[in-house]
Amino acid sequence: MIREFYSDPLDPLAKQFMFRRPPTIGELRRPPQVLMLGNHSSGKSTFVNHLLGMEVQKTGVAPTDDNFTIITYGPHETDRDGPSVVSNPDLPYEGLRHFGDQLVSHIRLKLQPADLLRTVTLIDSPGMIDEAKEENGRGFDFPGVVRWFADRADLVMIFFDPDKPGTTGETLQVFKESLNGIDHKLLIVLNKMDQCQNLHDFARAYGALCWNLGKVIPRKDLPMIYNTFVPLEGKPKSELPLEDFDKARNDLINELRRAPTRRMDNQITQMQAFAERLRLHVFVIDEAARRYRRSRERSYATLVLLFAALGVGAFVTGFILAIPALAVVAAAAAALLELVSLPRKKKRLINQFDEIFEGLHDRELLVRDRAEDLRAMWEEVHPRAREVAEKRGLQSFEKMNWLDREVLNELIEQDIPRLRSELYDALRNVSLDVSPPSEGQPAVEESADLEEQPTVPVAPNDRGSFSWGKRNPG
Ligand SMILES: Nc1nc2c(ncn2[C@@H]2O[C@H](COP(=O)(O)OP(=O)(O)O)[C@@H](O)[C@H]2O)c(=O)[nH]1
Ligand SMILES: [Mg+2]
Repeated sequence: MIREFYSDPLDPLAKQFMFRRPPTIGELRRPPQVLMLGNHSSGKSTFVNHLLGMEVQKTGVAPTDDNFTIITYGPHETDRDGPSVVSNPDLPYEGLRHFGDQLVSHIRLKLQPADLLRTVTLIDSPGMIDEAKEENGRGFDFPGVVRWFADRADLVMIFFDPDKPGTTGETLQVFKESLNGIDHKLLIVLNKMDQCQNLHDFARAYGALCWNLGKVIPRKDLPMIYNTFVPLEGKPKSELPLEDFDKARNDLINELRRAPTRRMDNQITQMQAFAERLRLHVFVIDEAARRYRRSRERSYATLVLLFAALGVGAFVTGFILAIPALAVVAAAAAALLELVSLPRKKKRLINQFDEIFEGLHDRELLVRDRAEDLRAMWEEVHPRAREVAEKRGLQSFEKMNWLDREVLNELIEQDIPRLRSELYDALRNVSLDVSPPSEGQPAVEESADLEEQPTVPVAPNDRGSFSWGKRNPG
């Protein structure tokens, strides 16, 4: 369904008005993804191994692993290196190539026959470094890469541990540059809680984390924090009662299992964002192009009328010889119009994009909440609209037809809300066996070299409850 909306009307309109390209089929078909971030040694890899019930990732106190490891389903255990991952058009990771060879050499793909991976792909990341001196030592744009993965993830788990509950250095940078605007996908985990020997340790770690988060998350209320740990043999026992931490771990795992459902929701949100921005871009350019065409027609009409009148006058008064001269002057006037006056008009219209935007949305801009959203969206779209209009020229945009306009409006105002409510209804009615997302999920097969696999039924969570908006750990 979502793919159909992209192929008509969104993609053709985006092409016609040179808007950014919609997500590729590969991106639309990508499996649900969960990104694990955090300081090094905060227990990301241990958590991944715990989830999968096998030792897939190396763990250890020293920074053992500085790779982005994509762990996905395959019938046999196999590893692939970065270059083969980013050059495979069947995998949704080609976009990573532009971060450069340094990054590519830090990408791994691991295929594992773990059941959980049939529905969710996990991405383990290199630990974030807090010491300032190491900040620039990676050789690639770390926050940029995190942003790339986070944008495409359905859930982002960020791990802290009692030793380093701080958000300084790279963590701070990542919060500011990579995770802004995606808090709806973000789960904050204070891990390794079994290291806290007593209540005092716990309070210190929790307090320090909140204090530091307050500096980087611009909201008034405290986000939910999952206080948990992974039970490991040979670790000293904490005096704290651990049941609450166990419960938080289960809640966290349930959230993760719900990633496929979140993906459907995220894809609807993504399409809505695309369609709304496209509409602003298209309507403003179309209106400017309409004004331009009208002004051009008027100028020509005036010119024709003027010279026709002069010609008739010359004919009637017997100055027939003046007629060729008049024709030359008319041609010169037309050239002047094309070369000077109309380009000026074009420039003026492009400078008036803000005004055109205001004019087109005058009613909506009176509603306060809506106005802020709309203006923010326009700020985002404006530079591109301007660039396109300047480079291609307003005259080259064909008039948008009435039907396209209707279809786009209908998509935003009716189809997308309907899709969303259908998703919620389906989730509410379904007990445990939810049918798979219609977009299909590519899993990777070793022998068939990354062919698509049939989708697997996905239970949104173990208990069949679907309130992913409300997180409720211990
Ligand atoms: N006590 C305790 N140790 C943990 C826990 N999780 C991980 N560790 C240990 O912390 C170290 C770093 O873990 P690792 O998973 O490699 O961290 P990563 O760098 O975030 O991937 C390892 O020695 C783990 O055994 C936990 O929940 N409790
Ligand atoms: Mg690790």
